[in-house]
Amino acid sequence: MGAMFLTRTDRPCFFMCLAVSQLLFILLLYRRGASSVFQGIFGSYLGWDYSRTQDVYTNLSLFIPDPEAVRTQFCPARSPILVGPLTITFNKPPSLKKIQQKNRYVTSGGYFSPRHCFGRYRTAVIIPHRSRESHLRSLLYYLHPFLQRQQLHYAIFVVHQAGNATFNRAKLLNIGVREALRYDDWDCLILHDVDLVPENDYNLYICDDYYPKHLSSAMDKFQYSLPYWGYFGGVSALTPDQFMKINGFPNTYWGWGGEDDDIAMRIRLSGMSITRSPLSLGRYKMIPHDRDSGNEENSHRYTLLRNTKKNWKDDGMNSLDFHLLSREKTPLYTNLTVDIGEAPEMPTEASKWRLF
Ligand code: UD2
Ligand code: MN
Repeated sequence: MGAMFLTRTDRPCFFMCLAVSQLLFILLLYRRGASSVFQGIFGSYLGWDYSRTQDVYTNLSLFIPDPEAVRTQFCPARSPILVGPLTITFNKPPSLKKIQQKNRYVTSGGYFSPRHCFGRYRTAVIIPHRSRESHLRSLLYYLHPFLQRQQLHYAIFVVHQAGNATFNRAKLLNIGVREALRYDDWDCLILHDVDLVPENDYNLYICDDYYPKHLSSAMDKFQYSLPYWGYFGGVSALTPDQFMKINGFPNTYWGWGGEDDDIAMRIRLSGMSITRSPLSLGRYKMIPHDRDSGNEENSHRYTLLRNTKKNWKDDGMNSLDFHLLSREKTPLYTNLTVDIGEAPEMPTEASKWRLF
């Protein structure tokens, strides 16, 4: 390294070039402001100003073309009307009727396709749900225009767990995937908590070609950083192939916690790794809430996680069983109501010790 440096500095033009380029750089900083120069160099992700936000419905009408127009081309790879940081408030969840009025081109079942060009990407958003109607309304209010801005061909599926048995987020997501794939040939499956709202529309709801992607890398509840390395909770994006490669999600995590770590482990065990939206972009606000009744902390999660390596190929999409009670196209989403059974009796840590 040292020798190379010397030979380079020997050249008479070296210092001259260095000085000129430094001068140019300083001039550029002076003329355009430091942050915009850094944005130009490092991509548009650095320097988002989240104190200056815009309404997610701003200029959506630019998408409304002449009713006679015929689509002939694919939408551009990067939508021209992304705005960046979005204004999000949870004071008063809007009514379904108001959301419908603001999203005139969403069709039955929560479908949308750009009207003046062919959507380049087909995205299914899948939401596990029970007794969170007001959260669902807030999410739909923000998500529909967010996805339209990105010019996606998309649909929203809500998988509703019937009954009062313990909640099972990962199993509901498996069901959502199986059912969603009956409706369309999706490029990307977005697995989405009902209470998380994306703060920046440049965080595209499309999949990475190679690896499962964690979209909610920076949530307000974790002070906009990852709570720990390998964290995979919240919102993620997998292609159907990636999803099948990990045998989907586990069906055996009843109650709160652990299933997200199991999924992260499946990804590694099947030879992939996790990609993430950069922290400055993967920002989400979580609607504040208490723990739901029927979703108590899963005390078996550490035991289950110790066995993921042994079990993941047998517990997942290939062992999924459930009863679909109804399949219903509402104006803003497709609702799947399912009976997923209930948690099997598992020996508690204490009763296991009693055996000995
Ligand atoms: C965290 C993760 C979540 C999941 C969970 C552990 C975040 C933001 N999310 O969520 O992805 O790993 O921990 O299981 O850190 N739900 C209902 N009704 C219920 C219970 C749950 O609809 O009665 C759904 C809903 O979509 C909710 C999700 O399940 O967003 C996760 O449950 P949570 O929000 O109670 O748990 P939280 O925020 O700790
Ligand atoms: Mn939550």
